[in-house]
Amino acid sequence: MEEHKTLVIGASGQIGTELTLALRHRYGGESVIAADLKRDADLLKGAGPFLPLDVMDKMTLQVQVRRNNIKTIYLLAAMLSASGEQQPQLAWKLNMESLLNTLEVAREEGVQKVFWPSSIAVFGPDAPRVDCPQNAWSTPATVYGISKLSGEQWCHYYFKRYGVDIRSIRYPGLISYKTLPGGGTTDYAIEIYHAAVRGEKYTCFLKEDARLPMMYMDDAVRGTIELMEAPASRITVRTAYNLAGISFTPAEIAAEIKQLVPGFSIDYKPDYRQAIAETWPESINDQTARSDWGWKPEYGLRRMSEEMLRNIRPELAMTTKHG
Ligand code: VAH
Repeated sequence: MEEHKTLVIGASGQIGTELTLALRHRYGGESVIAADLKRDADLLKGAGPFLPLDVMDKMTLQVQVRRNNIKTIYLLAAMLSASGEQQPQLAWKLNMESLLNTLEVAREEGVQKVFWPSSIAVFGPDAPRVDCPQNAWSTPATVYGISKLSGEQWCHYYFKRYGVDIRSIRYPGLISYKTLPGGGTTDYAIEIYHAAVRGEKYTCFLKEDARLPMMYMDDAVRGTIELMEAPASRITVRTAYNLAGISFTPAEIAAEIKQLVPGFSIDYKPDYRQAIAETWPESINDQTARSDWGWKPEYGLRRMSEEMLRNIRPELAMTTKHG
């Protein structure tokens, strides 16, 4: 029987690296091909095959999917909210063409399953702020959010019209120690731990009361794999599932860190990312994911903080002092 191969596009990114590690642990290193425009992530080197791949080049993507007998694709290449507001046209082009290329290749090559990440950024200032429901209709305030809302509609279309089994999650802000953040509004919640490990004061680019939906990466990766392994009959949402973890403010995460790192201190200098944060809900209702496929988060703020501070190595901790 032909071996079932998985392709992770954007494997060198924040989610991609952790997802590739988890998939290789679960299915075997050789069956999960890491693909990225950039070089192979240090954490992935030697742990399985790497493929230099530009997902914007549909023909090459199609050749590689066929040549490697790919049956599952995770597409994680995207430009995030903060970077997207600096380069709106590029963000739209990258986020949409990468998805449309992947959907077309999946349709034409008979790929069995596709995962594509959406985001709580699909919700704008007109959505319910607290406990934002799965079906809230809203107008996203960022190009990133517009691209994710549009992408969700394309996922739904390819499922309904062509039967492509594509599944998606509206990730909150994801917090991890294995990779550094890249261009997100929620990146402060990673930088703050690095500052604490380096013994530096952290200057936060959001206001102290900017409450946002967040999640520890281990929960996000586990939830993604649980969704992808759920029977298709259980999946009632073919746009993207709301998923919730922890909802906190910069002041609350700083207070938690202070309990674990007594000398830690923080000050606040909000920048353009504060305006983005203010358009997003403070917390998310994920009841549909819980009832459809048994989703349940396992990390609260204290457990996540202990994990982050225990695992960020001081010599590798990023400096958060912006000159
Ligand atoms: C961002 N980390 O900040 C991403 C995420 C909800 C936020 O989509 O853009």
